[in-house]
Amino acid sequence: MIDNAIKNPKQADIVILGLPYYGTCGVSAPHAYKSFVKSFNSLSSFNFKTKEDAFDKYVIANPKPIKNYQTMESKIKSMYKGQQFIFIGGEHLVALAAIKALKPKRVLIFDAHADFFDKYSGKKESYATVTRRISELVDEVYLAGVRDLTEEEYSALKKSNVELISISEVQKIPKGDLYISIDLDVLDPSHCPDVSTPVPLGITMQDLVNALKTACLNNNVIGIDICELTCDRPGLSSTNASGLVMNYLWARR
Ligand SMILES: [Mn+2]
Repeated sequence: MIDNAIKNPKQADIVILGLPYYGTCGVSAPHAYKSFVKSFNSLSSFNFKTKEDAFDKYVIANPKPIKNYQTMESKIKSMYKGQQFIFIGGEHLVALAAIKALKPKRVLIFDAHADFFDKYSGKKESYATVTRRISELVDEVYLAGVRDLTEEEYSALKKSNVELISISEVQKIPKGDLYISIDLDVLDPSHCPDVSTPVPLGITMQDLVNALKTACLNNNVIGIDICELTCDRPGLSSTNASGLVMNYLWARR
């Protein structure tokens, strides 16, 4: 139960932190983070296959969610004492604030969209420009699961440090430190309907969990975000988002 965990994020090994900001994607104040916490608390942290408990070795805090995008980066920085973060969005733009704060050199993004516009609705920082802004900050970006992109985005991608890969190619990523960003719309809408821009013919939860496990096995994962959960109440989407986090905790030991 993350509700039972210690409340001081500076004392934790892993911090699950809500970043429920939806400023550029037009979704109005959903209770997605609360739904996530509720669904997460209903899952057992004990993995009977490995006989390990996700919460035994690592203390998980549940600090106050950060809703304000402008202060997100500085608040994450002030909290950071070498612990690992699992951020729960919020629209995908919150990944940019997290990456600005943690400064990873390599990023793996799971997303149905390229999010590679230079500007969207007049904004440089938006859920639809986030991968482009991330690519300007880091050395390498691996983008997996994309099935919706424009010609403009495709030409810009080809000139960038972003490599478009399939889910099965996650195993080919060169080993090293890695930050992982998951836009839940990479999943098929039948697995996660509550996202702001669903795209048909996505991957399954099993595909995503397998890819996540592979990434954890081959790399030193320094942080992860799970974005675009937009549900108002607990259900399929928050359950699968929680399942991803639990499987990630089991995979990273
Ligand atoms: Mn996205």
